[in-house]
Amino acid sequence: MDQFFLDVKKGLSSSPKYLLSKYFYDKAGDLIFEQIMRSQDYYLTRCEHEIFEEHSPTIARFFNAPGGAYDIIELGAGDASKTSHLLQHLVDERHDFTYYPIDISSQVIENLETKLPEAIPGLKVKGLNGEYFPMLRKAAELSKRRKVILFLGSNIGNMFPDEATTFCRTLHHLMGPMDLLLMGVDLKKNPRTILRAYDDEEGLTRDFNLNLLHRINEELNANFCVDDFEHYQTYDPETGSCKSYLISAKPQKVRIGADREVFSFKRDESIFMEVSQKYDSRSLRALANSSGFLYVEQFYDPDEWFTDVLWLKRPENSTDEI
Ligand code: AVI
Repeated sequence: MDQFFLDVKKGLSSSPKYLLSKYFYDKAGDLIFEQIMRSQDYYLTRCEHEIFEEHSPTIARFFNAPGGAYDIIELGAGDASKTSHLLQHLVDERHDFTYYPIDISSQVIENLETKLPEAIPGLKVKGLNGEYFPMLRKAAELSKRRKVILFLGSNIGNMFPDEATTFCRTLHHLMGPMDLLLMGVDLKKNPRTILRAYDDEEGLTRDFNLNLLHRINEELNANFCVDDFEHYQTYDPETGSCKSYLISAKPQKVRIGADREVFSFKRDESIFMEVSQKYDSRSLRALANSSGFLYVEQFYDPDEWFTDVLWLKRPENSTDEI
């Protein structure tokens, strides 16, 4: 049976209910996310852009330090807008590298393979369409060169801290000695600034969440009355956990799938939709240590709202801590 259907069924049968935010990204969801990234309230994309504008020369020196050719593998490349500035700089500096963007969408990969070399002449691109870890293994088979892994845009934030540790451990395991990881992480800051980014003036985050109900209606033959759900955002400054929910405005029943399976909602019942975890230097250090990475350097935007951390794969038998 379709994995999407199984995941929706599991999430809505659980108590409390949840849906998986990886399903936000259908065609309409991609468009809303692009609007979010351009919006005033959603500072994350702007901050990471500023980091690459300011620090690309230094980042490039770290990439090139061991010398020789290498490969850049980007997990969840999207339209590569986050990476273009850095890639252009590396090409200008005549680094010998191939760029391997990994994305779950074949459309995204096709676009990158045709459009990026036109935008950045001289750039070698080899797209990999699929899930992160199988594609990372494939990239390791395709080339034996040193690797730099990019995981940008605070995508790590869409995992709870224990899931992030497991993710980074797996990444560490799949990397070779002296491979680097450059990871974009959103930082704890004034709670109102964070809340505003996810509870924005324009209602973009609301639409992004509600779009998943539209998607379930269309793809899984369901009858969600989308207007009867309200978006509710929380941020806990102690734990750095920023969470999205949809709240049922009234008691209601929704039918899903060919068998018209019924899911009941009480008035004010919540569906947990997404976590966008925020870190500080302590929790980031703990993440590096617990997953086996050595801290190399850290880059900030001028407000220090966002960071890109550069970590090195620590050999499996080393016990050094940061
Ligand atoms: C993709 N990810 C890092 C975004 C975030 O900030 O958690 C997704 C997002 N959700 C609502 N707005 C943006």
